[in-house]
Amino acid sequence: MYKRIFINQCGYLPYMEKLVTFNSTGIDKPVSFNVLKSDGASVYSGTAAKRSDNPSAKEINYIGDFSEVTAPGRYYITADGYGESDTFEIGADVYNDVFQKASAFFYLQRCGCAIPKRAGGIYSHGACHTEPAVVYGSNRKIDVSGGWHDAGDYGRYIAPAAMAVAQLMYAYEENKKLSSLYLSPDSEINDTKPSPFLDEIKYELDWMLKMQDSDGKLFHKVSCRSFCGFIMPDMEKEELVISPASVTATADFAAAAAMASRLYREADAEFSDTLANASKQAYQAMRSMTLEGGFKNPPEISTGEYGDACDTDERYWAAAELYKTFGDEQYRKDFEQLASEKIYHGYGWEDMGSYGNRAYITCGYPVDAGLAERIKASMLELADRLISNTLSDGYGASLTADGYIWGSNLYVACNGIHLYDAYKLTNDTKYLNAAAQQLHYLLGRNPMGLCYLTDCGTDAVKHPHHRPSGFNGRAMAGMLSGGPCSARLDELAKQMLSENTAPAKAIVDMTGSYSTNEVTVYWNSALVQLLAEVVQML
Ligand code: G3I
Ligand code: 9MR
Ligand code: ZN
Repeated sequence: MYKRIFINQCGYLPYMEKLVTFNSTGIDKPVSFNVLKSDGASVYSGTAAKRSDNPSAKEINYIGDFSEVTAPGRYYITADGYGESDTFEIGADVYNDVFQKASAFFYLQRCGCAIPKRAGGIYSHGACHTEPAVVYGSNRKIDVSGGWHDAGDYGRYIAPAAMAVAQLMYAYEENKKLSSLYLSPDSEINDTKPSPFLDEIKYELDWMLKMQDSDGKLFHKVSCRSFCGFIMPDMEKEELVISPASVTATADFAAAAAMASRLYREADAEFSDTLANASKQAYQAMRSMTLEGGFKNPPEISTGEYGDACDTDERYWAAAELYKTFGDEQYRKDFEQLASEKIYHGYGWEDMGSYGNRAYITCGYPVDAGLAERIKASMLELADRLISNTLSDGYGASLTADGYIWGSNLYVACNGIHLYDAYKLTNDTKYLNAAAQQLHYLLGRNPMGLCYLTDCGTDAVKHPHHRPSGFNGRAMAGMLSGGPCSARLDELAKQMLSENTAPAKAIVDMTGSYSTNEVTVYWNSALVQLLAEVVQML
């Protein structure tokens, strides 16, 4: 029997708001439900009376509230005619394992080094992609080894990398308690100072530094000319090609390196200086760069493009972040000029505005108080829109029916982060609750009833588009699936989804469906940041 009761399979902290969704299509009346201990003892009865006509899922939903259940333990929910929910736990540390698994993914995506058996298990491999890479259109070869494989493929791309490190740095800064629990899969790394979590971020930053050309610009990406088959990374032996520099890569790097320079200042002054110099150089290079229409793959290269026609939001983030770190007037002027034209938002690989907003409103150097207020007001306006989506959606998702695009789960996570921002600005728990609902959606309270994080919860996605997982026939743990994408952009999505499939159900849990079920480092980082931020407040 298919599921009709939906909860966060990874569970709840004791004092979190706890909502359960019923798929009441064809029934359409309030639902009496029971919360039971795993041994069958009933601990709570309630009625789900809040109705939602849900266009994203093409369902009628009823929503129940069992927040009163706070005692640690394992539970499930039943209702007449609805069967049983997945089991879930309530407890103070229910997300520790989620955080650990989702964070360990970065280590397992490491490129340019061997992943030893003791750390990688069946995903262990020899050092991969270590040959010098040729700069596109030249005979020049340089060493750009290192960093994380982007996703289910083995490309390494600067814009999403900058976003991933920024999010992990926020996770670290905002929740030292949780990030200090993190243990690398490689026990040898656990001795690194100040922490294995920071060491993992440094692994990516070290690679990003190598992607900076002597003129300060950042190469957009490095990959083979096309995607390889489902092989392990050390089996991909095609020539590596470095694609030309782009404004987005250069600006994103400048910003992420400035942020990192602050974060590593205390623990590693030398690394912090290196980052500071590289960041400033990139920024100066960026100021005189233009790239009409954004980066486009050269004709021979067909790997991930990460094209982005608008680079203003990347310049905006860079200016704010460099100002926050270095305090030079020029950065301030640049940011204030851009912000006077438009206040940008976005925590994605393409829309970076919110990173800029965060930097500016938390900056220790003098800022324009009026502008800071306008930015905050605009952040709240965005959060209010997201709250209204969350309240009307049967599953508490912040997306509307047209929002289920490639990587929809990223946008759910980022919306959660926007909501958290609003909570920090106002202290109003309605924002925090709505942010937490985005987490619950990703971990099981969604129309598919799937935990979108592999090997977590009771019923997680099993066949993500990820080469090491596909090669081994078993999904690596702790990877966030891209989630429903209603446009049917790969063969399996076309074949397996019917015309009537609802947007929020347009996912195919099969290895080949890259548009609905791939994984990436920057989808994981968004989940890690959301988790770290939301959990520390509750
Ligand atoms: O921006 C438009 C929006 O205005 C419109 O409403 C919406 C409707 O479809 O589309 C939006 O554009 C989407 C774009 O991402 C921006 O986010 C496209 O539809 C969508 O196809 C595109 O997907 C990207 C995909 O590559 C294809 O380019 C994903 O965001 C991006 O995460 C993904 O990245 C790939 C790498 O190329 C290779 N490595 C794996 C990685 C994940 O699949
Ligand atoms: O595996 C690739 C994945 O990482 C990308 O996101 C996706 C879209 O660019 O492409 C995948 O590669 C497919 C290619 O585009 C078409 N042939 C099949 C490949 C997957 O097996
Ligand atoms: Zn590699």
